[in-house]
Amino acid sequence: MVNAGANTWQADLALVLNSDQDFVQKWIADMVALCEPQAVHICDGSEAEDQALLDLMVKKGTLKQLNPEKRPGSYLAWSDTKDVARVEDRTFVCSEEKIDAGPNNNWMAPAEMDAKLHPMFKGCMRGRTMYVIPFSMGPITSPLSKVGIEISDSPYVVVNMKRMTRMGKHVWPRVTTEFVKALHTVGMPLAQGVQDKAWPCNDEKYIVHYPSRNEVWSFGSGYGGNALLGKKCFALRLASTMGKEQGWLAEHMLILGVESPKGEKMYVGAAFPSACGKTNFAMMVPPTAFDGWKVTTVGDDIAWIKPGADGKFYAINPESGFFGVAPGTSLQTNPNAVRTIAKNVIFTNVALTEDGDIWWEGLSKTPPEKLTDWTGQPWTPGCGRPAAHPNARFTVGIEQCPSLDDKWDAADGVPLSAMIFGGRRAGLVPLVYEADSWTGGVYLGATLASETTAAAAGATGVVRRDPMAMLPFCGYNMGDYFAHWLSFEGKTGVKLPKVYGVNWFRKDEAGKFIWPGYGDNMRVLKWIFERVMGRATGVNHALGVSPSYKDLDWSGLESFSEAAFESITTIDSAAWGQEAASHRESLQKFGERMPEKLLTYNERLAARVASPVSEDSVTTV
Ligand code: SAT
Ligand code: MN
Repeated sequence: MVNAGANTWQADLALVLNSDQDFVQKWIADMVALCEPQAVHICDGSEAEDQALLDLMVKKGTLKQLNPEKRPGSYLAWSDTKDVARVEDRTFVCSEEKIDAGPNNNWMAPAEMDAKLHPMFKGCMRGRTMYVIPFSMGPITSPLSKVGIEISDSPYVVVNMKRMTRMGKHVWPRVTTEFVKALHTVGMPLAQGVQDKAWPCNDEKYIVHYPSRNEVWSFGSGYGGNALLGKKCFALRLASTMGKEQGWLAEHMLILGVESPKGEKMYVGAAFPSACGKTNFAMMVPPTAFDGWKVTTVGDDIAWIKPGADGKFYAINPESGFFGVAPGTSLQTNPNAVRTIAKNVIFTNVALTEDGDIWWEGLSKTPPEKLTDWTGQPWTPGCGRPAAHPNARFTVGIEQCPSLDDKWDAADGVPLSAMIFGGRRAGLVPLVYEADSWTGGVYLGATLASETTAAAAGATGVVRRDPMAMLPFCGYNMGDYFAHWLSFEGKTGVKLPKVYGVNWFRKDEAGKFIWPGYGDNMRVLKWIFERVMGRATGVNHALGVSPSYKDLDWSGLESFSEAAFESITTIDSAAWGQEAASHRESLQKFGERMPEKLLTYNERLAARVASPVSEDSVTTV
């Protein structure tokens, strides 16, 4: 191997590693021998390194620098048109036993997968630079945090990891033998003299997890969760497995803080499937009529949660940036996000304006007259194609967020008082309801369903069960996962958060959303806050407790009629009878590991919806 970089990377590493960290050198050396890069770059996480990589990608055509007057420090990437979302059908969990991966994961025996991947990775980085990226998931000094090293041949991955994780040389001292080994390649070695593509990637893709070895091997994609391995691969799939063994939870949840005008503060975790508005909810601006209420942001996608010494559920955001869905983001839907992305952003697959700024569907009511779309083609309004890909994203550091919570980086995390599960459901599921118990809450999460979005490759708008919004992200058998959740009930000293179901997405017969959503979700959040405080009333029904019309604060939205409210909160017993049967069917799909307790709860629910009796009239605090 002719390799100037390879002669020095050992020296670079020797400067930052301790004598008892030889295992790091060894792993990197093994990966160098396997992938045969032309050079090796040990990332230090500095601004200078970041800028050099951005400049390099501008030169290569991977990035366009945006107009520095409109969008300082910001860049635009257009991916290969076939590399635009997570590839769930190419994603594997290679536990030793198939049953441990469960029916919710694609599985292959580790040895068989090794035999498949090794020839693919052999020489996969020829002609390219291998970047070695040390990163921490979680506040660097937190006992809840974990470190990893991603090896990637994509400079786009490096600059994204810099924004999404605590990345850089300060991580080295924290690397122990437990570190997560995350190997990524775009899978397109570059022969000498051949012109590189702006977005190299292989048509064949593999996203592979080895939970027992703390390893991820990702081949063929440069996009999002396929390539930024700290995110879904580590912080959810591997971490969920670690959590099961170590008594904590890795969840697909945003974390927000709510503060009342009296200065009372609480934290809430909320799980929604990808592209269902977690970022909007996490940065919500309460309606102006809610004077003195404040919502603050700890995270928008992932929460690691562990009962603390006082029994409360403490959560950290393992990430330090947002990889947010761009389309639909505007001053109306998410003003804090718009302010967050004013500068220092990497945009992917959005449209380019004539004056060197960005645009996407929904950013403004009237689209610009002329754009270049995400595929690089000229675009005009009404041309029949979207200007931005529906899964177009912005990557930006969390510290630019105006609603950032002052404890977002706290080593101990923040205590969760409530957990919310929500999905996109055009019908059936009420605006909000409170589960009657922890088991009821686990059941609510376990039977969550949502219409599919563009965040994953495949058809959109199809209702699929997505338990706890974790179906694509739970790194082990979903039945065991439910059992793990249930195991927290009755543990001495544990103070369980209250659990809520929400649905912002009910539609009328004309297909229009009934609930205004966005900032108006504060009305629901306030009710939840007051329920936790023991101050809000509600009505008992077959699913739990919901507010009646008078239980919500309508200040500033008096035009939302009681009839409209009824239309998104009434429980249709017949339809819920069918829904309960469909819950049962979906729970049974998780097979022999499915906890009996949830099936029993299902029977009870079916009976309750069949005979709602007089419960409806009871108001409880
Ligand atoms: O591509 S990601 O997995 O990072 C985004 C998502 O699906 O939420
Ligand atoms: Mn997500």
